Parts: sequence; C-alpha cells; structure tokens
Amino acid sequence: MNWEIIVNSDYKDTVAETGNKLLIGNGYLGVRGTLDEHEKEELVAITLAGIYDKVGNGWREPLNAPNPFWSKIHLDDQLLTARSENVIFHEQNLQFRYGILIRETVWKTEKGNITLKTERYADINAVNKLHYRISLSSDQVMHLRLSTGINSDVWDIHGPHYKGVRLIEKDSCLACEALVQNDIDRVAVVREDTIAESSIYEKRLVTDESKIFNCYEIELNPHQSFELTSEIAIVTTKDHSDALNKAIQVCQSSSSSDKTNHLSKWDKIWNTCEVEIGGDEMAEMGMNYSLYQLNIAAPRHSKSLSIPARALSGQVYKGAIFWDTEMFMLDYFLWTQPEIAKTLIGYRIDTLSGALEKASQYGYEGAFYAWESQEGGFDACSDYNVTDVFTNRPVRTYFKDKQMHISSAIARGIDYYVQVTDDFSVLLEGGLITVIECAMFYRSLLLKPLLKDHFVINDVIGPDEYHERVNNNAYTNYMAHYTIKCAIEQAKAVMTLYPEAYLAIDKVNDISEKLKKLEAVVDKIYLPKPNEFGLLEQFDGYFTLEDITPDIAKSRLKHPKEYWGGGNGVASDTQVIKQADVLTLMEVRSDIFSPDVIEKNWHYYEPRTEHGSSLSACMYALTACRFNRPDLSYPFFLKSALSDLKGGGKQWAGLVYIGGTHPAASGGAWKSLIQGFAGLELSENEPLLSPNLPEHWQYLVFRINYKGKLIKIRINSVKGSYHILREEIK
Ligand code: IFM
Repeated sequence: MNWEIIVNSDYKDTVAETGNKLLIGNGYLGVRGTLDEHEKEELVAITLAGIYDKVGNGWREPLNAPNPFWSKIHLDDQLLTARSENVIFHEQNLQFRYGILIRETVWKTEKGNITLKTERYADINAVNKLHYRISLSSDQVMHLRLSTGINSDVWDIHGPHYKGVRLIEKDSCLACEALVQNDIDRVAVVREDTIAESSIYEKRLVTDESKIFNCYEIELNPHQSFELTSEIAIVTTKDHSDALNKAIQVCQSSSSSDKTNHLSKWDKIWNTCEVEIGGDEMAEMGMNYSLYQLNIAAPRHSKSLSIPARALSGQVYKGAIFWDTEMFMLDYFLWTQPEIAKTLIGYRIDTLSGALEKASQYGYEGAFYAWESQEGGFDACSDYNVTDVFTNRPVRTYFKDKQMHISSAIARGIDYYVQVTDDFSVLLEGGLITVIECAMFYRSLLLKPLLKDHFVINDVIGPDEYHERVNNNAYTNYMAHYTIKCAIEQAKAVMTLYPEAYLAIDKVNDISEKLKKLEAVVDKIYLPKPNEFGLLEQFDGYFTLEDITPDIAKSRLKHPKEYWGGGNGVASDTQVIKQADVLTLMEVRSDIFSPDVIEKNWHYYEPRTEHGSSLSACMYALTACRFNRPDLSYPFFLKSALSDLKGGGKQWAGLVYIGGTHPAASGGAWKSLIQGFAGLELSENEPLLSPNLPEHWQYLVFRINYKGKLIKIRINSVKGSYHILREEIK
C-alpha cells in the first residue's frame, strides 16, 4: 500500500486543507502540516491536548504552543519560500505509517540551484519530544542565510493566549516560556540544535518580541551541505510545575535511538489495526489513513483524556469532546487498543462531577454531560454557537441546553466497553455510578401527559441539529430508555459478581434507592413505533413539515454561508435534516429494528439528509449493511474514509469556521468496514462475523484485540461466498 500523502503546492486558499491533511501528532500534541516558513496567517499551530484558556469574552479554547519549526532562508535579501517564482520542485510528503513529514523544495537562482530538505515528527513514545532536521545544499558555491528557532506568534481563533513570553538561551538551548492569560499555566518550548561538523557557517543569536532564533550565515558548495538536527521539547505546567527546566531536561535526553524506537512503536500500533482491502487501493489507503488520524489523536500518555471533535488539528469546536468520541471513535479503539478506550472512558468518569453540576444548574437530577466538554467536564458550548451572516450578530442556539442525548453516549460507551472486554474494573472504579447518574438524568426529564400511561420527553435537540426544541425525538427517547435499562442491568451484574464492591458503592452513592426509582419508570417511556409504512417519525410532527430535498433548501439560501437550522434557517420548517438521526438510532439499536424497517427508513431519510455533518455518512453506510446492501453502503463508507484526504467537508456554520480533521468520520469509517461490511459483533464465546463485502473486493484483512488476544482475520470473497480465516498473532 502507498503510505505517502504528497502535496506539491502552497497556495493561500489551500493551506487550511493541507495543514489538516499533513497533520502529525502523538495524542499529547498535534502539529499542523504547515511549511517551515509559514506564519500564523497560514494557520501554524501545535495544538496541545487538555489545556485550555479564555481571553476576554472569546470562546475558551485549547492552547497552541509556540512554534519551534520556524525557519526562513534568504539568498541576499530575497526570501525563498515554496511560493517563490523560481521554485522548480516542491513537495511535502507525509509518511503516515510513521507520522513523519518530509519537505523538499528546489529553487533555481542566478547563483545556482538550492535544495532545502526538512523532516519533522512528533515522538510517539516520549510525547513531549519533537524532532526536526534541516538540510541545505547547492550545486554552486554560494552564501545563504538561514534563520531558525522558536516563534511564539502562532494561529489563534480566540487568542492571543500568551500575555508574555520569556525568550532565552539556556544550557545551549533556545527556550521560550510563554505565560498564559489565565496567569496560571505556562508553556515551555525548548530546542537544541546540532550542526554537522562538515558544515561551514557563522552563527548569531537573535531575539525580538515574539521570537528567539539562530541566524546562520552559510557557505555552500556542491560538496558541502549544511545539516542541522534539532531536538525539541514542549512541556506545560500541567505536566510539571517547573515546565522550563523540565523541557530542557527532556530535550537533552534525546538520543539517536529515539527514531528507531519511534518507528518500531508505529509498527506495533499498525500490528493492532492495519487493514488490507483486495481490489480497492483507494479504500484501503483511505481507511489506513483514517486510522493514522485516530492513532495520532489517541492519548496513550494518560489514563484520563479524550479526543476532541477536530482532534488536535487546531482550536475549532474549542478543542472540546463531543458525543463523537463514544458513538463514533470508541469502537475502533475498543476492538484494537482497548487500553486507549479505557482512557477515553476514564475521562468521562473523571468529569462526572461537571455533569452532575450541569444537571443541577438546569434543575435536573443526575448527570447531564457537557455538549462540548473541556477539562473537569466544563461545558464550553456557547449559548450563541453560530453567527448570522447578514447581521453579524450571534444567533441563540440550544445545543448546550437541549442535546440531551449526550449522556446516553457516555452510558453506551461504558456499556460497550464492558461487553467487549469483560473488564468490570471500569464499572467498579466509577463507571457504574456514572451510568446510574446518566439514567437519573433521563428519569428527571420524563413528563407524564394527562390521561396517558407513559412518559414523554419534550423540548430536545436530536442528532439532527437543524430542528431545535422538538418533542419526542425518537433517538433521544430510545437512548434514554436504553440508558436506564443499562444502569439497572449493570447494577445487577456488579451486585452478583462483586457483592462487596457493590455494597461499598451503594454505601457512598445510595444506588439501591436510585435503582428503585429507575425500575419504576423504565418500561413506561414512550418509544414511538414505525407507522403503517414502516417509517419512524424523527420527532412529533416531523412528517407534517414541508417535504423538500436538500437541493431545494440550498437554492433558497441568500448567502452561501447562511446557517440552515435554528429559528429561521432554510431547513428548520422542512423535512431536510442535517445528519443521520433516525438511522443513527437504527444503527445503535439494530437489535430491535428489523432489516425491513431499517431499509424503509433508509430510503425515506437519506434523500432528505444534507450530510452537513461528517458524522452522517457512516451511519448510512452502516445501516445499509443491516439490510444487506453493501452497494448502497459503499459510497457512504468511502466518503467517511476519505473525509480528511479529499477535504470538501463543511467549513462554515454561519460565520464560524468549523474546518479541521474529522476523527468521528474516521472512526465511523472503521465501524462501517468492520461492523458493517465484515459484520463483526459480539457473541457469547467469540466475536461473530457475517460478511457482506462490496462486490469488487477480493478480500478484507483486519485485526482485532479480543479479550487480550490479537487476532488477524482474513475474509476471502469467492464468487459470492466468503471464507474466513482467523489467526492469533503476537
Ligand atoms: O457532534 C457533532 C454534531 O453531531 C454535529 N455538529 C458537529 C459536532 C462535532 O463534530
């Protein structure tokens, strides 16, 4: 398989997309795939996981570290960049098997040709470390100037987040210590350069307001290039109280074996997850690239951290954690690297207090998880999440208040984790009470209409965000019911298997009382049923709305960036939906909806879906597999798998920029491939497979971790029948 992504140009209007596509990272940080000479205008950013700041009334967002890859080359007074007219070759090459980004640019000048090569990677083992190499060569004798060092002036959406920077040279390192506006946190970036002995140069140190760098006056000739190796460390006060000195120590601990260890760790990661698809190179590459994106976002260095909706590709969506993680990404980790799944769940367990507080602020019981969760479970979702294109005024949206299905995602994540791994420690260490509190939240939403013997749930937003404040959204009602059932069942399982632990949890949390309350309502929640045509109404009154297609809705826009939903969007009073809603329910609960019903709903809702969210396509891919139509599923699978390679996703919600990478689509692509086409599901003794592959695929090879055993599965497709081979691997 081709493990390279190549970009040969650098234009103003493609830097955003290229920066996402060529992202490198290691779960601690993500480095956008910008060029060495780029500035904040080109969206240069090293986004740090789990550390946030708020400036004035701006949105609270993750910090971008000062940029240690800042480099400029001058020939006389001419700045050489990838956009210079005299470029005769330019390439950025992401070797995504190993997360290494290589750049090569050749300029043809009057004095001769100049070649610049750089290489950077984020160490996958020691996550505070980055490695950088610069090589300059020429076919003629000439003099060049290279300025290279740390630039603290980086891309910010709601910044600047640093109120002051200290730029010093210490212990032969360049160091930048940035003090965050919150007056508490500091980010230290340290870089130590080593120059090959054969290089001929003079060096001077330069500092200005935002940068510290070395200026190298270089003599090149055809036999003598200039070779610089740079070891970099980034440490924040969240990691260590003396971030600066710790960073120096980390930086100086680098050794030549770092790269060997980096490569071998990546090989080990691929051994858990690589896929092979016979007869479809594009799908194979797209899928493995999606897994790369998930793997560079995975918090391997922590026991309690999660993956933001735009991973570590920048500050979009406030670097916050959405339902995307549990509903779209978790299964991939659970089935390949379960320890990472445990860390993602650990984050939710540790942020339960934030969810309890949010519920009580709204007057509910239990745990109402943050729609956009930052550290401690703080809900970063703004009351005004969209800006009106005509008035430039913020628009009141109700995502934070009304996307009540969020807590069911956490319950589902914990439930599925226990089912797949049989690891009850998660339940004993906070998971059980988390699920019970989620269930208590749904209980407190239940309303009993006069003369009815059931409970309804009113005034919510389902997965389709264009229709706000609706009643009895089928997804929400079913998931509320599922959460309550799950709480009761998990409590019973813990009581039976771990009676002492159960008593201890009960003593602190009074769960027996809560379970009685849950048992009293569980069978009385209104679960709307499919009508005489087999169709399940998305919410009360949905079928009475104007029935138009997304294209017609689009034709009514008065501005290309106009928001489609909310109070008066072009979709709000129509049946046009943003993303899979009923079909998401039918995927999550495919155990209770028949293939025939799923098929009918698929054909009804798909033509009405805008797919304005990257979470949408995979749900249509998965559900088409439930009624055995891999042909229908395939384009939706491909759309998810290629979402970061092809770009083209929505970049704006009103005037708010929403670009970046799409880890939920990547996770959804894996789900479509493995749980859809291969039909992987749990059964009593071993994972069950019921393949139904696209016709042009000759085979599918993938790996799963089942209860600690790594298993390689090969499905050969021979004239419409399948041969399955399983092999345990080390
Ligand atoms: O969680 C999603 C939501 O469902 C649709 N809007 C974007 C969010 C983040 O991906």
